[in-house]
Amino acid sequence: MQSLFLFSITICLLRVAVAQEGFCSAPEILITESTYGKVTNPTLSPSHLQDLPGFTRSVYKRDHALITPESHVFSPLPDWSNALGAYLITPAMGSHFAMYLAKMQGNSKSAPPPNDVERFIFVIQGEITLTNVSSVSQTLMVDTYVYLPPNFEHSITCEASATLVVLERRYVNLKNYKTEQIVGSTDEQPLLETPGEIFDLRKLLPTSMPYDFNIHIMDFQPGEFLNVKEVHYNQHGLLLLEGQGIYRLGDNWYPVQAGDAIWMAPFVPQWYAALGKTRSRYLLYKDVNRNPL
Ligand code: UGY
Ligand code: MN
Repeated sequence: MQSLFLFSITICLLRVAVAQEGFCSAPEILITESTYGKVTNPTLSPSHLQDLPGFTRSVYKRDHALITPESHVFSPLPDWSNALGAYLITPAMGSHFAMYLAKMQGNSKSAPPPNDVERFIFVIQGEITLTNVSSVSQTLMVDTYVYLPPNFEHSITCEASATLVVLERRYVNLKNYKTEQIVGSTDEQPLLETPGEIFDLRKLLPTSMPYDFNIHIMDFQPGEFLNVKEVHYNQHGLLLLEGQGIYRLGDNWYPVQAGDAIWMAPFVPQWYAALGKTRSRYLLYKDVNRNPL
């Protein structure tokens, strides 16, 4: 009996040591549970909910979808090497664009998008190298991005590991306008006027006619919310990069947090309020500059 007790203590201390050495990806919780411990220490706190068997906050409806991290399914990205992708929004939902997470591993390389498809890449974690047809290379770090016009030869490589959010759509030609490759970083973009609204807004692409979509970075302090209860013809793909709050989509009110992705069809009523103690920041795809007819 006594040796069993000593054995458990040793295991316990070993686990503390290992956790402190940083071998564990998540911190070890060394609370020993009493027989009915789940009653007095319920597992229904938000951080435990996503571990409940069969539970997900993900929702898929006709005019919107919320795709949360516990639902992500990664598989090899077609023609990329050493890269996995999780498609979060695709035309199968009704959108005219695709939004996916790409996880690049060591020595990974991208494949080009289909013909006439433009591509936007934003780095969420790690570092990538962008190389164009003239073999000019640039390093892209977290918070930097690139817009690649349709049929623009390029490759993305990664030596260690990186996570990207990628948006792609078939380019809508207009009066022979042409778009150009754009590389930028979020912080370099000026804060824009948002009459009647309180959030901070940056646009990552030019607002000129050649560009048929833009990517907005929107920041809300806790307690701030959209003033306009928006209903509009444009579509959205949203990735919540930081913070938490409530997203209203149609008649549904969803608690959301960093890592969540949202698809908004044209005309779905939409509204956001930031909660918690830290800033909310989201990245938002929006189609612009084209006649909806
Ligand atoms: O520009 C927009 O449509 C943006 N304010 N929408 C949103 O945040 N849901
Ligand atoms: Mn909107």
